[in-house]
Amino acid sequence: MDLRQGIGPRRPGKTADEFQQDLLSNLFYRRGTTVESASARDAYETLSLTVRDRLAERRSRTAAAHFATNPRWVYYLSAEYLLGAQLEQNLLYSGTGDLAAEAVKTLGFSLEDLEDLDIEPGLGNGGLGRLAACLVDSMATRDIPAVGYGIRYDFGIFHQIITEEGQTERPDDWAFHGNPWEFPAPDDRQTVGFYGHTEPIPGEQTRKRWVPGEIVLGEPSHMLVPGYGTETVNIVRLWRARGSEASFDLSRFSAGQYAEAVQEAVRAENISKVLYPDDSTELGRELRLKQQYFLVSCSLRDIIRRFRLRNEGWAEFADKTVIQLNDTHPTIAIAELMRLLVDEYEVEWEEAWSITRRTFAYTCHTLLPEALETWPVHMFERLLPRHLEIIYLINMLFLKEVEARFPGDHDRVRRMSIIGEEPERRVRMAHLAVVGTEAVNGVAELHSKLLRETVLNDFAELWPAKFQNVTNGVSPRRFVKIANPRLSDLITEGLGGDGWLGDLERLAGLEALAGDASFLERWRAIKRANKVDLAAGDPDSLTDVMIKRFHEYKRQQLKLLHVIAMYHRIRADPSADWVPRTVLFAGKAAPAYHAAKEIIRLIAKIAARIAADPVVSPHLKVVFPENYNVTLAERIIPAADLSEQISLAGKEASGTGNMKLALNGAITIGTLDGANIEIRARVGAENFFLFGMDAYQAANAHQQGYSPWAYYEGDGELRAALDTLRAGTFGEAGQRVAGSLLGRDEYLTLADFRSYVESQDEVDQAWRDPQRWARMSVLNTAHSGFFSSDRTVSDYAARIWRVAPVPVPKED
Ligand code: GLS
Repeated sequence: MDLRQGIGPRRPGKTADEFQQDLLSNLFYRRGTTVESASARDAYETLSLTVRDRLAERRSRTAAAHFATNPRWVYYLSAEYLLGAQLEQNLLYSGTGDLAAEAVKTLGFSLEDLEDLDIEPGLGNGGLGRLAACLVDSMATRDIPAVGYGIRYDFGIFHQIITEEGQTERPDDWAFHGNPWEFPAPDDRQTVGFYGHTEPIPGEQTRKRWVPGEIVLGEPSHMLVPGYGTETVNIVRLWRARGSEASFDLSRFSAGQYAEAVQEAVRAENISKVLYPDDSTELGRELRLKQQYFLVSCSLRDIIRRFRLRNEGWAEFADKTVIQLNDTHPTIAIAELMRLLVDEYEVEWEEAWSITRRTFAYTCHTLLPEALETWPVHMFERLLPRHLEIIYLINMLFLKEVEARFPGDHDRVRRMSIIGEEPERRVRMAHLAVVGTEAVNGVAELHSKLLRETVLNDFAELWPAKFQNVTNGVSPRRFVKIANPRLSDLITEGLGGDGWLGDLERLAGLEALAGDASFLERWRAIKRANKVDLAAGDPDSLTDVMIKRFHEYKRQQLKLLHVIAMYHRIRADPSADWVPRTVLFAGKAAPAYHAAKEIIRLIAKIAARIAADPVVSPHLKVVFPENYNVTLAERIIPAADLSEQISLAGKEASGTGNMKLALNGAITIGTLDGANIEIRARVGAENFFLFGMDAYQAANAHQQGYSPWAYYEGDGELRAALDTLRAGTFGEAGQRVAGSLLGRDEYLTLADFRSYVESQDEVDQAWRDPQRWARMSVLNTAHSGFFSSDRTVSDYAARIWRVAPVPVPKED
């Protein structure tokens, strides 16, 4: 069957004239307006549709190629996607940037005007959600047949406002004006059950009937995910919850009970109402578990529907399907697939278990124990009674296996159980994720090693071969080409072509130019121009950036102690030759994470105080642009000189901002944590400012009687900084932060202070030699090619997914 029948002569054209005609046609017939009355929004929507049409044509060829091949598919299950703004990326990937820039002029607008209207869907919190977006980009770029599944939250990550009082949150109604990039697919709607009870089926041992107490509809829509330099266009399919027809109570409505009449529908729709704004910690709310099951149930049924379109029986399911679990959030999928196979499709337990285990793979993104999800058994029992029964059975069979391997080792059995007993009975999702999958990976070398040695040590002893590392990566298209067009042009010129955008290791060719004075001069001029664009501070100052979520383990407070130390030094000797710095913080704190919000408040106070100080302000400025998101990151990263990656070693699983910054020629000051280690190994120790203890020293410190007071007593500069905070110079926020640091100092901030400040002094030294700095900067870019998400995807494809690319033929 030719799936493209009917597209025929109406295919979008390639010439400027055709693009122009299509734009006008979309303006008239799809937007329903005219050139004379078109608003900027009309122009934006129309342009987006015109670009989308070109991708949709490629999508139809992709679907045809996939249909003809019946390949092994990758399904990426993720509760979060931080896709970023779509217009520029889709112009780049469809090669229509120049056509579009010309065509929109006839509507009276510039492309830049319209890009400002392109709101990013903030369907994620931070690194984990952005990683999902980079991976789907790279899967398409590497021609891997894939679908990303997620939730279409009505409200994404909150909009952050910064005042002198710190952070306040506003709802993010991202699709208020509609989303031109999205295709609704109501025919693929799914039905999801919650609550209720289970019933035995006469004559059946393992099969049960689940009678849910609540039914919710999942309505999908999808966004197109084009590959770069290839014809493939994959999709991200997002589910939105709706009440069923029965959820509207007409008789109550007629009786004037309007709120009661819709309460069931409202309850249903609440499931996809809002993204949970916590990162790395869990609030443990029932609604969140409901979201997770909603995502999983809709997606698995969709995956099965797609499988059954092309195949018969279950024998091939695990050969044709790999489902990657992005952290534990979608882990309930393991129990759900078992339930679907055993209860609904009547597959025998053993066969179902073999299929399930071969189908799933799990990526862990944390080392923080509090971030490993667990759910109270009583909540599970109420919400998902059948799944709990299935988990009990999985657990019983699994623990038998453990007992057989380690006879008499009861403590091990207790540690490994999927059900934790203390202090209350809870389902340990990470354990379920390890037991029910074929492969488990961490996201950087150190992280994967520490997972094996600590958090998942018992499992790694049982199944050593299951554990792998796949170091994260980032999309060079979004984070270099789109974010930093000046640098991209220079790189392309330097390397004699733009092949590096699809093969990032080619950046190594820049090494040959790192000794070329005129190249270095141009490199510096670009950094300066990017700083002028960002307009955060003096473009000739050292732009020192710390951009990431606020979390105590990331240690924004360490950076602040350094800022206060600089402040004291300058005040003590105002006429010395200080290296001028602009210290830029950006990032959000979870609304309920008070300690993190206190740090934001403190930054605001310090920034205001320094700005008002005529002695210090010529040398030091602290800025906090609000509402950090992908769009803002794309402006800050190209302007950064120094990249702060200062988490306590052993806490940051990988980091990906560190990669984006290094790629854009920022030099890292960092600990031996996450992917910093791999960055340093590649860019060279001499082009990286290292400080602080390593993960093993950090892990032992508290046991060995760590005392923050000893550091306070022993270091005059540190003491002065803390005393300033304690004295209330920077308000109550400062006092509280100091209190926490001198209390337990969980993340060993004081212990690493001296080493950090010494390293910062080296930063100043290096900055005083502009040639040297520029050379270090070029070498950072040159040796960051490994950190392309294309490489990450190739690693997953080869070692975990075992999928082959399916190239899509070009248009004939
Ligand atoms: C995270 C980690 O904290 C980051 O270190 C990591 O880079 C990212 C992607 O693997 O995943 N885990 C998490 O819960 N949020 C993250 O950003």
